[in-house]
Amino acid sequence: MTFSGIAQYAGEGARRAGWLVNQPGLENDVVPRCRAAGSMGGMTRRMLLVNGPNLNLLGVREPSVYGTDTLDDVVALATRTASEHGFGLRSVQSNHEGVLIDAIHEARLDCEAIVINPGALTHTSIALRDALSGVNLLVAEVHLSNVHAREEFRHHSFVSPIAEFVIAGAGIQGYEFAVRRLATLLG
Ligand code: CA2
Repeated sequence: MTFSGIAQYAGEGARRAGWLVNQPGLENDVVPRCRAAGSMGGMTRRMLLVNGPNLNLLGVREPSVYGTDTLDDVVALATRTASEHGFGLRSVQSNHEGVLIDAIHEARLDCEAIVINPGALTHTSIALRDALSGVNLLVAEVHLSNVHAREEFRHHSFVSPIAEFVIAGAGIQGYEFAVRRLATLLG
């Protein structure tokens, strides 16, 4: 876990709440809007990876449902895939809805797309959906498990209608697919 360098654009509250953040190339004081900036004037193009409540337990609990890969494995896979396509990737995981919403708001300053596994907030949070639609970035919704083959309460997603696409049931490879597809769409 590293907090270095986020103070310049992330609130003190977010830092205290414990973002899991990695952010290559964020040493500039002024961060332009990504999509408006096109090529970013040679700066790193970037995606935000968001993982919601309890996903920090990945690989530690319930391996029969969610597999044995850890959140670190997810972040490494997504980072590697993004890099293959010329993108940097910043990652945040939190068990707190407000922290996720703040991170999504901040992404509009320096990211072109968001890959999100909202965890159980998928099925409950209009606030998270509003944050995602409010920043006007490409959104990919990812679920490790096939939510449609599980309990009925997991069948509805508040996020899916505003997502560019949804990947469910592909395990951690779903994150890789999502990053690749977003990179293709962004060109
Ligand atoms: O399949 C997914 O990726 C989910 O988003 C995971 C959420 C669940 O509420 C969604 O319906 C589907 C749960 C994340 C909790 O992750 C854990 C991982 C290991 C042990 C316990 C929880």
